[in-house]
Parts: sequence; C-alpha cells; structure tokens
Amino acid sequence: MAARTGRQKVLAIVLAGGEGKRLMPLTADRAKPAVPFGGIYRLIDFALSNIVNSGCLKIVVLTQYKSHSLDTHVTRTWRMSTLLGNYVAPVPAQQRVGKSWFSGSADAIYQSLNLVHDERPDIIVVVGADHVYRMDFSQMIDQHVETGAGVTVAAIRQPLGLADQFGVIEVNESDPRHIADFLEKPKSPKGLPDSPNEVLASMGNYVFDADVLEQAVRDDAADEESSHDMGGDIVPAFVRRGEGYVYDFKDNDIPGATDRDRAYWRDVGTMDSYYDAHMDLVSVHPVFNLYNDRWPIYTNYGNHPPAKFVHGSQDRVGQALGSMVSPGAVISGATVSDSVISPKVRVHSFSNVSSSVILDGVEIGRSCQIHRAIIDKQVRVPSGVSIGVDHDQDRARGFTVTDSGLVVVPKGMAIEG
Ligand code: ADQ
Repeated sequence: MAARTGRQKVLAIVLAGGEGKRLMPLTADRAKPAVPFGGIYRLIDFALSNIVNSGCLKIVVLTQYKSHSLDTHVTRTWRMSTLLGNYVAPVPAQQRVGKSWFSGSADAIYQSLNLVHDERPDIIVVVGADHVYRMDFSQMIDQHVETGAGVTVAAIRQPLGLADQFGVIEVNESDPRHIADFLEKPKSPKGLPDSPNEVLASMGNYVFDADVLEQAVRDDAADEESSHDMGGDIVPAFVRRGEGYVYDFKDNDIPGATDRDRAYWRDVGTMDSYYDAHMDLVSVHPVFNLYNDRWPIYTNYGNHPPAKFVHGSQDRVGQALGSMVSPGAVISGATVSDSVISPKVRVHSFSNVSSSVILDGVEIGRSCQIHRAIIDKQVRVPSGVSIGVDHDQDRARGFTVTDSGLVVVPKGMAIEG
C-alpha cells in the first residue's frame, strides 16, 4: 500500500540527479541537491520536508551525479519507520535498460518504473530537489483529481528576464487552469497579459495519475528524437494533447506562514541566487522564515554543542549581529554580521565576517576581513587574510569572483597566509 493523501495512494519521486553546473564550485564534488543551505540543511531537505509535511511518506529519490554525500545524507537523515511501510529511498541510476546512464529526468523515471510497480500508487508527485520553499502538495493533488488533468504543473510568476531558465506556461483565456502553451526555457518569451514583465514559470513539480505517467515515459523512451526530459519533452507532449493543467502556487496555503513567506520560492541555481537566498534568511524581517514550526524543515547535522560566543584576545567579546549561527560554532573575540554560520565554524580574535555564508568546519584565523563571500567546507583562512575586499587579490588567490562581486572559496582550498 502506498501512502494516502485524501483518498489517493501517493508515491513521491524526487529528481535529485542534476549536476548544478551553474553552482560551481559548490557542486564540484557533490550533487546540487546535496549543497548545504541555511547553516544546517541540504537543499534536498526542503523538497523532502514539503513532501512529508504534505502527508506522503513513500518517497524515492532518484540520484545520479556525484551522489555520495547525497546518498549519505538521505540515508542518515531521512530513515523512516519500516514498520509503517514508510520510506525515503535513494535510488542510484540503475542502468536497467542497456548500458546508458540516465540521460534525462524522464529517463530516470523510466528506468525506475519497477519501483512504481512495487507500490501501485494512484498518484505520482514528481518533485525537483533544488529549490527553497514551502508547499503543500496535497492541495495540488486535490486540484489534479478535480480537473482530471493528464499532468498538473505547479507554477509561479517570475521576472521575464529569467524566462530562459524555466518552462514558461501560457494559459487558456477562458480557463486559466488549462495550459494553452508550454515552452521550455524560451529565448524570447511573451510577458503575461496583466504583467508584461513577468512570465508564469513551471516550478518543476508535477502531479500525474500513475498509469498515465508510466505510459508517458514508456512512449518517450521509444522516441529516438526525445531528449527524455520532463520539462523539455513529457510536459509539452501533454500540453499538445490539451491535457496539461497548471496549479498556481499562490493558491497554496501553509499553516503558520506569513503572506511573504507563503509566496517564497527560490531556484538557487546560481552562486548569486544561492547567496541572495541566504541573505533572505538573515534579513531583519526574514523573507523566508525557518522558524515556522507548523511546517518544519527537517534535517540532521550531527551532534554538536550549542554555538558559543567567547572573549578572545585582549578580552574582546565574540559577537554575531543579524546572523544565524549553527551549533558547534565558536566566535571568539570576533564580529560576525549579516551572515550565515554553519556548524563547527571557528572565527578568531580581531576578525570581521560580514554578509557572508560560511560552511561547515571553516576556520577563520585572527585579524581576517571576510566580506560578501561564500567559503566552502574544509577551508582554513590563515590569520591576516582578507577575502572579498580586493577582488584582484581574490582572483589571484584562485577564488571565484562572480559578476556581482561575490567571492567563492572552493571546498578544501589551501590559502596561503
Ligand atoms: P531544470 O532545473 O533546468 O528545469 P533539470 O536540469 O532537468 O531541469 O532538473 C530538474 C530536476 O531534475 C532537478 O531537481 C535535477 O536535480 C533533476 N534531474 C535532472 N536530470 C536528472 C536525472 N537524469 N536523474 C535524476 N534527476 C535528474 C526544470 C524544468 C523547468 C522548470 C525548472 C524549475 O525542466 O521547466 O521551470 O525545472 O526550476
């Protein structure tokens, strides 16, 4: 028996195989869904928490690219009660059909159809693993059942300028839930009739009747012209047959959420958007509120003592302002402001860390200046080093500097003092 939402038996499939090329160097040796976020989370925790909070407790996570840390995280954090038949199972590319590695997200589902057969669900929810948001999928499933859609696509308004990163939806004038046209990552899209600078973008989350999805991925697998992509091939095929419906994310209601929070959805696909989403967490009125315990975001970050702020050299007290500081961190005689500090980070006397994202276990020596930087795990910043202050120097040290002037220090990089 699969999990039930309403009267439906639901299986969730999480697509977690993406490379996340635009998030380099953070994705140099981990899959994008395993990228750390918000101090203690991994990106995939948001999709999985949403699914679980929606009442679906049978979840397969399709992995592929550099999936070791993803598999470890999913297995350790998301183990569920086998007694109740619930699970979150990471499923690596199975190479069931021929020798090919998964070629696209639809192929990943095709190669995993045996899991669907095992569960015999009525409904399958297919969810991406790369976004920060809260969503109750049971409301989308209810609409799917009500309309009798072939596929229901979750959608949100996005700026016109970002349209080439998304599937763009045009709805039917007479029935705004019916999709008239779907263009995957269009180069010159039309704006919305009531808002020319916006498009209606697919969030990459879909609901299907299980048998309908199975037939669709089988047909797609037999099509040699197809790139076997959910957004590029499967959804457009349904839309061409007039069977595509849109679920408007703004109708989604989350207990305990503010209006701003409810409308929040970020595709943290680039270094800048990854950074901005962190700044959304530490802004004075957080644009995305992690503290809504009626829709918790679950994770597991190990067993650490509370964060500590101690007197350092010359009795300067360590402090953090406008920041999130994770367990196991010690701020000793240093000042941290407007930043997200991950577990086990150490910041030593006379250093200033501002508007930055510091990942697990980073050690920042004395008298360092760190500004608008993302520092990945296993980095030791020697005393006296500045990062994000002089971009020529940052580039000379081998750091990545984005067009907006954000500095990224890759995992494990040795920095000379
Ligand atoms: P993209 O995110 O560009 O656009 P894609 O790269 O296929 O599409 O990634 C979608 C999801 O599938 C991600 O979670 C990724 O990790 C995963 N994935 C990709 N290939 C996979 C594979 N072979 N095996 C397992 N998982 C895989 C998509 C849609 C757009 C939509 C945006 C929203 O195609 O229409 O607008 O998501 O961000």
